[in-house]
Amino acid sequence: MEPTLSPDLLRRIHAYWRAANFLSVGQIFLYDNALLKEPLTLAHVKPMLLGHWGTTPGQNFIYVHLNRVIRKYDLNMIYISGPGHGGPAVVANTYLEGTYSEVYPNIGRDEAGLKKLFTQFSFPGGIPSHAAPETPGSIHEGGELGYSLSHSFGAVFDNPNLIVACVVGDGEAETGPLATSWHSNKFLNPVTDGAVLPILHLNGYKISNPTVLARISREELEQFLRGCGWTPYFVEGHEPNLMHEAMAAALDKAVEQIRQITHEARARGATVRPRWPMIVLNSPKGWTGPTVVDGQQIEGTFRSHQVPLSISAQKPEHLSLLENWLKSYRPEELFDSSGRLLPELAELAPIGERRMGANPNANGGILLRDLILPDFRQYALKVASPGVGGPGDTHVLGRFLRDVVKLNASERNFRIFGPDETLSNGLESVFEATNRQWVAETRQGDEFLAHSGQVMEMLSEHQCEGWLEGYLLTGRHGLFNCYEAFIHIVDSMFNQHAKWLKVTATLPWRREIASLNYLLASHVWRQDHNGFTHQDPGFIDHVVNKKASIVRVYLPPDANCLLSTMDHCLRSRHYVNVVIAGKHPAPQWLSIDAAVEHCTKGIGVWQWASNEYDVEPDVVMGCAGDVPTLEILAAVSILRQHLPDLKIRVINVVDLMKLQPKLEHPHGLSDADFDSLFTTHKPVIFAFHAYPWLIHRLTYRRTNHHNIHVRGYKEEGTITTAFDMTVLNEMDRFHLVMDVIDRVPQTGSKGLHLKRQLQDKLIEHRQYINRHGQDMPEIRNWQWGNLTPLDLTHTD
Ligand SMILES: Cc1ncc(C[n+]2csc(CCOP(=O)(O)OP(=O)(O)O)c2C)c(N)n1
Repeated sequence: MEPTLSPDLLRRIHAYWRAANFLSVGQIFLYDNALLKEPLTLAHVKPMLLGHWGTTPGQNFIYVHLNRVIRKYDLNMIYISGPGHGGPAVVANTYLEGTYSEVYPNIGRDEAGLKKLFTQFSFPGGIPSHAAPETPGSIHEGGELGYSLSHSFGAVFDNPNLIVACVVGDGEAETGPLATSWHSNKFLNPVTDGAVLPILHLNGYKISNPTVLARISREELEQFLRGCGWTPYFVEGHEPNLMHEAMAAALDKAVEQIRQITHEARARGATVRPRWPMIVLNSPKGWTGPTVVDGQQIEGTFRSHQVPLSISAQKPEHLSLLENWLKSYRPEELFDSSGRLLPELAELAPIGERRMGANPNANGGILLRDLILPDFRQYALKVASPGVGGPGDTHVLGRFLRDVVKLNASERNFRIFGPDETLSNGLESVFEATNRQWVAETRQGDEFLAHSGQVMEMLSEHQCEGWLEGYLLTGRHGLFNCYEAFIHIVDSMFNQHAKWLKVTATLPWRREIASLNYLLASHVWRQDHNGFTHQDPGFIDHVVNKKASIVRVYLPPDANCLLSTMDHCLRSRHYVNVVIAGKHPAPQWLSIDAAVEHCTKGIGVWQWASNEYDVEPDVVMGCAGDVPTLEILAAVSILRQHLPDLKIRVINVVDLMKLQPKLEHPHGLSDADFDSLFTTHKPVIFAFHAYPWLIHRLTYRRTNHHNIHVRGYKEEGTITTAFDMTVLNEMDRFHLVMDVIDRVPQTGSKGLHLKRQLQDKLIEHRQYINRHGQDMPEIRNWQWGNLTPLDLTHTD
């Protein structure tokens, strides 16, 4: 059979690979003498040797072969480095193709540039050892393993001309997120989406262990991958020339198959789920590196994972091992005397934006276009007076999101992701405009499934998060809709994305991307039938650890505030926005105009609920979150009826970051503004959606902090009534009133009397729900403005 590579091309591909390997070893070790023009000495070697060699030669091998198919088939392709510690490989290759020096002109394509390229790697003030925001062509932070395939699929949804070549580490493949992401192929529509070419890098080892996939039989591995819906092509061995030919042949086959699948699907309109190709590259870890060091086998073992030589005065023999290793690539045949890659090799790289380091999809902000947003005011609930009933805040939002989908249908740049919670979280209206994208089998009776749709649902929070990140990073918009308790599953993914945003914000060549928006419904206070397992409002504690310039937390108290907040989030850039909202019928407080004003300020006195007017209040009642707001207002109504002389100020917080000092967060109130709201010396009773400590954390520097008493979720929960959840956590209206009485002595004997009556009320509540299985009528039917005094006689 005719070989895929001509002898000349094979020679040049091998030389290009050697060049990339040389640059990789140079980055890990060299401080100077980049072209080895002088004999290597200790002074030429970095004092601290950091980085990962093991994965790097395999990734260099993959990259040069991808360059060949990009040129041959004119592919629009980006590269995702799953075992991303192979940073030296991605940096070396983007340098060889020229993009590195275009992005960083300071690192030129000459000997001086090579020295800087080498020195900066894993060096103070330099670049990290893995594929990172600083790496041109990367949308994937390679530090925390597991997300490469999800990111890749996110990148190609609604991106029909893009192919992502995704290198999956065989160790990475053991992570939960990666294991689930093989199934992304059941969600990819070849008509409207691009394609992902997974390349499982089976180099056999992790840090100091073998990998599972390398220690099962070839048959089992093949069956596993086929069972996940892929057609694997194996490229196995270590002899470079044979491996180049095998890789080239496998890649041609894979690319042609991808083109055929998409071509046929688009010509005929796809009807069956395609079986996409993938590659398994079984090559030695640390390939071409030192074979044996200090009597131990290095190449092809876990011992090559990091830096295989420890160069020091104590180990002079390692220095010559390094010199021989570097010279084995014969740099004098690859670079001219000025340090420039020879033209016959340079021309193997694609040109312009076809270079993977320069592909605009890897700097998605360049491609980002604004969403077309309907006027959210059109979806507002009519709130003639505070306290009217609403159908559940997320249901109202769903109508707005439905029209966001509709208005952007032709652009196809907005998707909603979630672990099968779009309906459950109250966004059912969205399905009037679109479907859940699904290319696996469908059966009669299935709902809202179609080959093409803007809702992505798989029961894996990791997968949803990874898909959404990939979608955003390539210049589109989206929303993650999730139960509040289970969003913790992606705590760490959120971390990485927030870090990515922080670093990219400082890189002038990176453009801003759309914000990562979380809608957390089905929240802690309304888990009546799910109980304790579903009660955890702690995600925001985690979120606020991240850089203030990146994170925003919103707690809209009603539907109109939710509409205003979400409109703002969908317009914003380069943030992580967390929005917590209820889905159950709930009272509404603000007209849409008032909601816009309130959300614009982010915090404010609700004058209509307060009675302090132009005097200083005796007590401030603060609230953040829909249920806390309800309980605070119910408490205020008890206080105003039974202790009418008490001057009360009600403050609602939508934008949690308003509580932090201005120095800590760009949204933070100045101390003067905070003091004017919360006073400098009056008691503040604060009902909070989440764990109480967060309010203390945010306000501990404020003048009146020692007077702020917070009620929130205290990890008390079970299957019980909605109101009882607040009672169990002592955030209910009765406890809140008692808190006021305890802290405002001037309520006197009247206050103490009321307190005793409320204690009885709590007993009555407990007895009632235990007997009737629902809350007392006065709780269920309570309305703001219903100023008949609370019935304080025992009724049962
Ligand atoms: C989620 C996560 N857990 C652990 C690590 C620590 N770690 C770094 S590299 C590595 C081994 C990776 O093995 P593999 O994916 O096969 O990559 P390669 O062998 O190509 O280096 C581990 C466990 C990590 N980076 N991320």
